[in-house]
Amino acid sequence: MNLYSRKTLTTESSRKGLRFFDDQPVAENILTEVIAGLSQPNKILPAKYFYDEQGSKLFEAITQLPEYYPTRVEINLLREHHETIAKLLKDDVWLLEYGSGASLKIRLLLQAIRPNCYVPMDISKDFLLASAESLMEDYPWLNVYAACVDYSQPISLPADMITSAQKLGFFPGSSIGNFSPQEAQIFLHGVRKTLGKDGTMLVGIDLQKDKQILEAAYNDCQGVTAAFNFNILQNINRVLGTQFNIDYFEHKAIYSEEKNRIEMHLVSTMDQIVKISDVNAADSESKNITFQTGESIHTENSYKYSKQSFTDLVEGAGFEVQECWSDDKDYFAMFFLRCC
Ligand code: AVJ
Repeated sequence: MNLYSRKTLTTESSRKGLRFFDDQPVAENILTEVIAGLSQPNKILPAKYFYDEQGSKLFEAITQLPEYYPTRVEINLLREHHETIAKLLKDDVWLLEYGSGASLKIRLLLQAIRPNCYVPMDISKDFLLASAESLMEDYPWLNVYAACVDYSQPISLPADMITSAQKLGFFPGSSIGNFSPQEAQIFLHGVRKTLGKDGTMLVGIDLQKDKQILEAAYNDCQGVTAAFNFNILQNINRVLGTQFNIDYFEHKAIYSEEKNRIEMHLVSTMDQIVKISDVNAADSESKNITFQTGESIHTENSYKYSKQSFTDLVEGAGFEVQECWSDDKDYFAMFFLRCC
């Protein structure tokens, strides 16, 4: 089901040359989705709600943590292989980034690829626009077409974004790990349609490894990951006016070797009731969510793959693996895929 109203409007940003497409999820749909997730026997919240402005900043802080290796390893791989990546592409390229955040990693590709247009896509509107503007200052030759979208839902990009240029999808950071393998296949099928004929895709994958290393990356000593996890409740408080008290929850992150995934949870430290309602919505949209001590909200999955299991997955979605680069410890891999 598509929870998001399709507003295919295009507006001009304050900065000249920045085109902007706004399809940000609206509060009523967020309310419906939050109530649905918290009404399940095992409570869940979609991981996309981490990323308001505060959450996007906290995520940037995570990427700097000593325990959080994925960003560092991926940046090294991009530094090492960007020339090769550029050679795999045609001259006229549109570069589409899924979940662009601060648009930092893209800087490692821009000079080599020199795309005709860069399309950063992100759910966090203010962060998206600020990042796009700062990018345009540093790369004055670059056309940017920012899109505020929830890429976990089918995206219908505006007509003026459909060009005959070759497209490179960029999905770094192992963000694809937030989907289950089945959801990832559905997502990749959709991406393949967007990328069209000659479409290519560069995806970052966190590889399966020792449980201690994985769990340390999500339980950092400084508590930044915990703050990031709590922020999902604070974001929901800000958007929906709910009163989740983060003092009554605990951060928990564990690796399931059976499911090949890190699970993040917020565990209730007491019996409590949180009322969720929307002043603008019908009464039926109001609900008391009860928590027992020890009961958790499952806030994120982060699936880890082997090179083989990820290859099998993309092949099932109509891509072929052209290149796979990884570091010497095999902590993280970058896959270059081609639509077939
Ligand atoms: C958004 C999937 C890249 O799972 O590593 C970092 C988010 N969550 N620490 C990840 C995250 C907690 C991250 N990705």
